Amino acid sequence: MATLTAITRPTGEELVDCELTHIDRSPIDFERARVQHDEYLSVLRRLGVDVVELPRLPQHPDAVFVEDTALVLPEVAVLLRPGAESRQGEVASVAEALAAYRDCFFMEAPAALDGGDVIVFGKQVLVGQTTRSNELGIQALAGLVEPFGYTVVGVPVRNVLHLKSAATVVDEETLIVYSDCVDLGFLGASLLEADPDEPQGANVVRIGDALLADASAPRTIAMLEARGERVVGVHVDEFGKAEGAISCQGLIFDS
Ligand code: CIR
Repeated sequence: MATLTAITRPTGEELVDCELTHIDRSPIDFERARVQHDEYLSVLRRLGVDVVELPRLPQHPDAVFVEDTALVLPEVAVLLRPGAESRQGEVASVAEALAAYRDCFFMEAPAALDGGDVIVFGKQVLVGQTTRSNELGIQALAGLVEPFGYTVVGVPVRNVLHLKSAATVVDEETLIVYSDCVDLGFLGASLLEADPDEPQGANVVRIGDALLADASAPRTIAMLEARGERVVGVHVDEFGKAEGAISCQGLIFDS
């Protein structure tokens, strides 16, 4: 059976200096963030995921959000160029780690694209058009992944940092969305709605037969459970103050 690997990175006091785009700065308890990150790693390990922890990068406040640095497909890894300058130095060490698993390609300036803007849904790669991901980034990604049979589509996103802040994959036919921020009707896929009062509920992570969901989204979790999902609630509210969610904390792929 294929093993899932998660590339992750610890955080520390640097998190309080994180980038913020759509929300105001509020005090971040980095010790509590560390506890929540460790809880997330424990959940992954309990579900059989092989967890790789990269060294902490104290000079990069947002380095815990490794999802933004790369796109890992079954065929290839694309090392991205994050749209925030403060984050571009996070990529090199992720590239070193990914080289053990995939052929790696690199996105070059002036293209910019954050992994949090990328949803892979079958052979469709949806890319959020946000403050972090520009048209050159979308074109560059298309050039790198279309040879492997993928189609890359830009998707307008409103009022949130990333596409994946507002939509993620539940299964091969289904996504969960927070429709105030993104319209995915054009996909013709089955779309579940996060509860209107729980935008954070739209960020889930599939690990085998389990679905990680934000523990602070009980109504969305109840909706997912009612449709037969085995949901594991994960606490990430300390990261929410940094505009992060569950998926941001790991690059998870078949290895
Ligand atoms: C940032 O602004 O880059 C970080 N404070 C949050 C990144 C969250 N990443 C993600 O949603 N994939």
